[in-house]
Amino acid sequence: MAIPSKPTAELLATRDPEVEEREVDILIVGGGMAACGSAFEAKKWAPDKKILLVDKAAMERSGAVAQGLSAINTYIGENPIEDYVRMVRNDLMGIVREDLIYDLGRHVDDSVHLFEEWGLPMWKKTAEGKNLDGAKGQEMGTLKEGATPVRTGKWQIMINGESYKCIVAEAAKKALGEENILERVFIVKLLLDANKENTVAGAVGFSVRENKVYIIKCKTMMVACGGAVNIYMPRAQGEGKGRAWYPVWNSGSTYTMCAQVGAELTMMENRFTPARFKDGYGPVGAWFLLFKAKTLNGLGENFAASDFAKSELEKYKPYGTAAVTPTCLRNHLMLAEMKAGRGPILMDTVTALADLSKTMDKKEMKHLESEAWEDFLDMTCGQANLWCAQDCEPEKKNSEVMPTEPYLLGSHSGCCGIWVSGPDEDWVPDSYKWKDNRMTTVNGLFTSGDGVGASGHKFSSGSHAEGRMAVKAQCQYLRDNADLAPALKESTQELVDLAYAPVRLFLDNYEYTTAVDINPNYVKPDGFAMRLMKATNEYGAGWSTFYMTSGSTLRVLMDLFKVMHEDSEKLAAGDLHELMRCWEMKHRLWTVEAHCRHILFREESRYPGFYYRGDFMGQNDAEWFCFTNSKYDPATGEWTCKKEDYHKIIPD
Ligand code: SFD
Ligand code: AMP
Repeated sequence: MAIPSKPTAELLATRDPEVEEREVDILIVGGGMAACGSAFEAKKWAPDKKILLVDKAAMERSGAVAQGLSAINTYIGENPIEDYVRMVRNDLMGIVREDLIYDLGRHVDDSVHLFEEWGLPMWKKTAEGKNLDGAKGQEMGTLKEGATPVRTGKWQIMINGESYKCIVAEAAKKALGEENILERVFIVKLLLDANKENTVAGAVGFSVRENKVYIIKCKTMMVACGGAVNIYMPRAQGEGKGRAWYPVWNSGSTYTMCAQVGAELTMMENRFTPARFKDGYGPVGAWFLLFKAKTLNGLGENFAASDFAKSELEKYKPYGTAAVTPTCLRNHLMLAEMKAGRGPILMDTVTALADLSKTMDKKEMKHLESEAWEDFLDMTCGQANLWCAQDCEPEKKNSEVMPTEPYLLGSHSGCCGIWVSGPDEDWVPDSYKWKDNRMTTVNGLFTSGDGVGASGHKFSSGSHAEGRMAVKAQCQYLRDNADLAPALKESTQELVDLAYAPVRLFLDNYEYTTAVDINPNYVKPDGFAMRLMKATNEYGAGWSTFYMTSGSTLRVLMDLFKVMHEDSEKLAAGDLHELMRCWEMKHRLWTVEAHCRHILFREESRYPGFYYRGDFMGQNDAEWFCFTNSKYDPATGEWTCKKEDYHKIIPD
């Protein structure tokens, strides 16, 4: 028998877990911003219904807001909602679901007002135009009462947000009741109804704290498991391994699980390749918008204002020439400098802080410096650590900025996700509304936040608001379908066998070798992750090729995916966290495959700076000004891709 070289604190997985079966009306999968919104809202519309929320982690610190945030990026306030739609449309190069964006825009501020009511400190402007944060900001009254937020851009407001997620999760837990929440339970698969075609009926998952499988039947389900991280080789390697900008909990479960039961996906080719402070992944928004910093190339030039940049942006008009350059094109300009040998790209923190301090006294100057640190301490504390480790004082030394590995998400500056029905209103085109608001093409299956495709720039506040909107529609769905009696196709034993297959494989084979991770009969998730990320990085437009790919290159990747699917059946888990890693890898594989299938289908380069099709450079509006939707057929195992018409609702 293989003797472990050191004692492990992990809970070893046993062959036959305990089984707990539940039956509820509404199942909420995920515990992030969107799911917390759903949990908060659900009981208002369905006080007599059984509702259960299942999060793979601890809600207080799970998902993208786990470390906190420094800004709320979507607050409409004094702006017309139509302008919000225009901003999102321009940033995402024209092809978005304007019904969903408008609908979100008219609800999002209510969530922001709630956050403040629950105790989240928001910065305020004084009548003299000074910024007050923390307790001083709170003394100015609330946004709902008419206090003025500190706007950085047109849509973003500053917060003291280290405890943002704790505050939002607390409200969600109070509203739903702790007894209706399962934490540290990973959902692996959604289950279709045995009697009703194309209708969701439940889910199966397991605990990472005890050897237990959960089988949950439900009448309607919300899947809000965030986006996908670690599907591409991260730039952070070696001792930096494990760092990522978007949260590591987001392993593609939303897209994979919904796709596997036949939900139509949309714009899965879209990705977010964010420009971030190099190696620490610190976000750049506050530096650009609040501190008014510029990025410089290696020659010290403000390259974004150069004639070259202007002519490059002209190629992508009207988006490139708009007042705010789209996020992908900002990357495109940066990449052009790097490729021409004019790197590295530096955030000019020195000049920005010096300029701001011109009108400040010593005390105000000190406060400004601490704000620069707090921006990261409240949101990406690893970046602040890195500054310390590198002896970097931002008022004295500029920091490098670089596009990261690609992430998939539908709530930040990207728009991949699931094709959902929009609000049932006269101004919404018929092809956008077929059922209840935010319902996927599978009956009873809803999504929100990163899950909803073609409608980016919701951010934390918008995801919360969307979770609330979607669950309200789910309550209506319950009322309209009072006769629902979910029945599963699979037996309890089949579901347990499925969830615990990696454990069984491990237990059957681990004695064959002395090194527990090396075995001809199985693969560990760590090794599998390396293989997947190497392949996507090299062939699927990762950073190793400056985000470039082509049809021929992608076809190589498709072949590799086939083998990886076969090998994913050989993933093995010795403990409960490894079991989660196995399932995360399966979900990542499906998600990134869907992404690459879409890149292959869309024969143009719509998002330069995020990725390029070398064989189809530039945009081809004549053929590709449309949504690209895909569907996996659970009955046949076939994928199909198709074009879907775009409708302009809000005029320019
Ligand atoms: O600086 C399973 N975001 C920002 N939003 C803002 O409003 N302001 C900012 O300042 C933002 N910035 C930012 C942001 C995110 C991150 C990581 C950083 C900086 C460093 C974006 C928002 O946070 C984001 O848009 C929303 O949080 C998205 O909400 P949602 O609900 O779609 O995803 P989630 O919060 O990550 O939650 C996912 C949940 O699912 C769970 N989960 N549970 C059970 N079974 C499974 N199989 C599961 N898989 C996942 C997770 O545990 C989690 O609870 S800045 O860059 O601009
Ligand atoms: P980030 O920190 O990059 O995630 O950005 C936070 C917010 O600021 C998002 O709403 C971005 O769209 C916006 N933003 C970031 N950089 C810029 C920029 N250079 N110009 C305009 N908006 C920006």
